[in-house]
Amino acid sequence: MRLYLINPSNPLVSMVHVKESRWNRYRVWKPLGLMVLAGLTPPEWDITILDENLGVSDYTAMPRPDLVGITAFTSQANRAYEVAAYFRGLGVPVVMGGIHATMCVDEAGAHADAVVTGEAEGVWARVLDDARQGRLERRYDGALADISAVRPARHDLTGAGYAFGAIQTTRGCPLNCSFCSVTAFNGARYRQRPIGDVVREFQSIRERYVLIVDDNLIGTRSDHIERAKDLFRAMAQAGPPKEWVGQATINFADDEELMTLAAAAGCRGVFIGFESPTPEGLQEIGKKFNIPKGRDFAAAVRRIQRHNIMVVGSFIIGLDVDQPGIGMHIAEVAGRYGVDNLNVLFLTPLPGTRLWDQMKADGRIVLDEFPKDWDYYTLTFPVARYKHFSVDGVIREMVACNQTFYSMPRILRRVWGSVWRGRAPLISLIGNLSYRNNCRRDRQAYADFQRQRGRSE
Ligand code: B12
Ligand code: SF4
Repeated sequence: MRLYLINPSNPLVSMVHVKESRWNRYRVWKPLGLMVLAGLTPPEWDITILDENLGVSDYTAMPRPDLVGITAFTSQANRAYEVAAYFRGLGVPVVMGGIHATMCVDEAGAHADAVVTGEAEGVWARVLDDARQGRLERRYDGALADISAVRPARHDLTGAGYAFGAIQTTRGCPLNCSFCSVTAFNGARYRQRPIGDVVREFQSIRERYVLIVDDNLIGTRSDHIERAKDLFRAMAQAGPPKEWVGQATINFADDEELMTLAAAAGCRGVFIGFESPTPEGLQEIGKKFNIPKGRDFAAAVRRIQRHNIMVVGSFIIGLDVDQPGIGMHIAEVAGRYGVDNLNVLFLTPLPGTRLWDQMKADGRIVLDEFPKDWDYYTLTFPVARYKHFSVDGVIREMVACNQTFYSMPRILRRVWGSVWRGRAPLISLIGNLSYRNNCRRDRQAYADFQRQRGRSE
């Protein structure tokens, strides 16, 4: 039995030129959901993972599969439906799963033979059985998996072309920020995989660098943090550590032992969602965890960097509290915090989030011709009506933010700062130039976007 597991591309974000430029390998990330699904699949299935981000395969030249499984973020939904239509046209049953199919079950169901909602661990074996017997049901509800039953991902099934391997060590997030799908999808309970499983799986990853995809690697409570420390100890003891990057909340900086252990286990960078430079902004999006309460963010960032761990700070533009000038303000604040890289996104209502419900009720979702408009739900396009900005206005804020933070004098200052503090200046330079280059491409994308949608002012 032949199974194709497909990660569709989104033409607006896909990196399809990996073979042409080595640098692009650092911008394309493994489709871990499909690798986990493959790990749950019994051996009688011959599995091929097809990641369109590495290049779209010529499906017409490939052997006909018995079943196709397609994953999709919202931004990939259109292409997912195109691929589904192609295989269904051949009479091959298509199952869709992942975040978008879960949040938009009816829409996905109209393009697939079956939809799997939620985490697949509890239902995938049944789906495969039903497919083999030609009696697929329209919908399977996976719900939340028993975390100790999460099987290792099939790291052997993805080809070369990626610089980073990927692994997941926890699921769920208690913080439930209004713009984020994680709590709605993976639940509010923070679930940690058994440390032995994680360490064994880590060792089976062949790439030297790894992305730990956890939304919050360390968690928020003291028992979560103790488990993170145990994990880092076990990773360091298991042999020469790989180098990895992960995502965490700012409380990462509160515990010297935690950071020391993380660094010893191979941590080279953390992605931290600061989200808004103001307490009012944090209040608005429900990320009260970040409200300063006397916290000195700049000192926190410095403490992390002292462990030779880079900090990428993420912010959102377009909150109701944001006023004209927010772009420059974020660039200044991020500079003051001392983050190595800044990642700024537009406030975007993603289906299934509280923000979606609010904006939909208020009639503020502007790009709402679905599924066509899902292409723009990359967080890099303004898809909603923002309280204090027109479309052009909010784009100007974004451009001002990036141009300020990634101006050459500021980049050189950051790189010099790295030399001065004995940190890796070359990595800092490459990271900054790569983001600067992205910003240039984004500006081109905004120009196309504005042309296509007609100017709003
Ligand atoms: C790693 C990651 C990325 C990687 C992509 C890796 C990849 N190729 O998949 C990068 C950094 C590139 C990325 C980019 C983006 N991401 Co992202 N990302 C994640 C993250 C943190 C982890 C994903 C992951 O690997 N999970 C682990 C696996 C095991 O879980 P899973 O994919 O959910 O798979 C399980 C089930 O869903 C199910 N399943 C999945 N697929 C299928 C298919 C079938 C057939 C079946 C039966 C079951 C099934 O089975 C799996 C096992 O239970 C998630 C958050 C999260 N917790 O999921 C956000 C998340 C998926 N990203 C999100 C977003 C918005 C984006 C971006 C659009 C914007 C951005 N800048 O972040 C971009 C654009 C990507 C694009 N191509 O269009 C949102 C998606 C929301 C939505 N409705 O689409 C999430 C949920 C985060 C959030 N804050 O809400 N992302
Ligand atoms: S943004 Fe981060 S902290 Fe907030 S709910 Fe999502 S994963 Fe949790």
